Amino acid sequence: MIAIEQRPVSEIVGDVFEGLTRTPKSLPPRLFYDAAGSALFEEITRLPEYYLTRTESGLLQQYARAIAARVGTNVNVIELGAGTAAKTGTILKALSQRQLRVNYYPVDISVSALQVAAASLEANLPQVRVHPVATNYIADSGFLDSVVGKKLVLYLGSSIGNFEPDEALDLLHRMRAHMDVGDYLLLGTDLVKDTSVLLPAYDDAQGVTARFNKNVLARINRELGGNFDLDLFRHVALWNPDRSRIEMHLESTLDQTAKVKLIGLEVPFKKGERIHTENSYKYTIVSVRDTLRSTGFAVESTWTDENACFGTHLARAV
Ligand code: AVI
Repeated sequence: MIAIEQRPVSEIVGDVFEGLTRTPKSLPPRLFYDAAGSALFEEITRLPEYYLTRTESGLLQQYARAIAARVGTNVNVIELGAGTAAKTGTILKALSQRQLRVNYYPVDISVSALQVAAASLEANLPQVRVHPVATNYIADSGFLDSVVGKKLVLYLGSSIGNFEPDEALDLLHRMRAHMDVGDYLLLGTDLVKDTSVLLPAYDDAQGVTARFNKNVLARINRELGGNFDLDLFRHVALWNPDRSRIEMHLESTLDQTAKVKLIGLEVPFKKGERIHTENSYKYTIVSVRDTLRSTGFAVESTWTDENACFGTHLARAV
């Protein structure tokens, strides 16, 4: 395994300085995912309101054999942002019933998550050979070239939804550039639906998502000597219908000034002023098809649950 260090502090400094000195204030969602934030995200995936993870898992379980039949044999599986690969076993199992050995390349920036993935898959699926790749797949898709033969790239969990539309197109273009005609992409997208379902998924009753959102301030306190008082900020989740996205913000509940000691920054807030922390874009089946078509893929099948909450799309590189 190629080990990559934790995010250097300097990058956090840049994100924090830029984000908190611009108007309106914003912080990139990548700042959520330190150890505490990743644990909170795991908790979110088990919440009753957060339908995404369990719906996608159900779809993968239900359609794994159909997916395996579609992609054919001698396939190498690459999973971007694999984490602990909790949802992937079902696909790998279906593939291993059709080919002698399955090479699986989980790609993630977290070495510890990759170790968990490798240990559990190797114990449960002996036909699967795990080749962990510890890297930032967003910055560099070049590792795809080291996988020889036919590829099935998995990009699950609606991760694509956290990119701005132009960034999502760019990422898909770059992936496609390292794939051959006939390779496959399995993409998981959350779908547009009623706000009575969407909003609670991002503002749950137990307040886990609020803690996840506020962890970005806690992280600035921990790593950069900040003095943000988390109780003086309110978690806000709203649906922006014009942009087809859920937005998360942190709203100051009063006029206040926070300090970030390590970078000598004073950050004034008016009461009601917000820091924009995340967008989570929701697609339609048509918008996914258009997005994939414009980046060199043709959707062969889309599977959704009975409430059309989530989409699993199998697309062929053309
Ligand atoms: C990781 N990503 C797909 C999650 C989402 O639903 O956009 C992140 C998240 N933010 C709040 N809850 C979950």
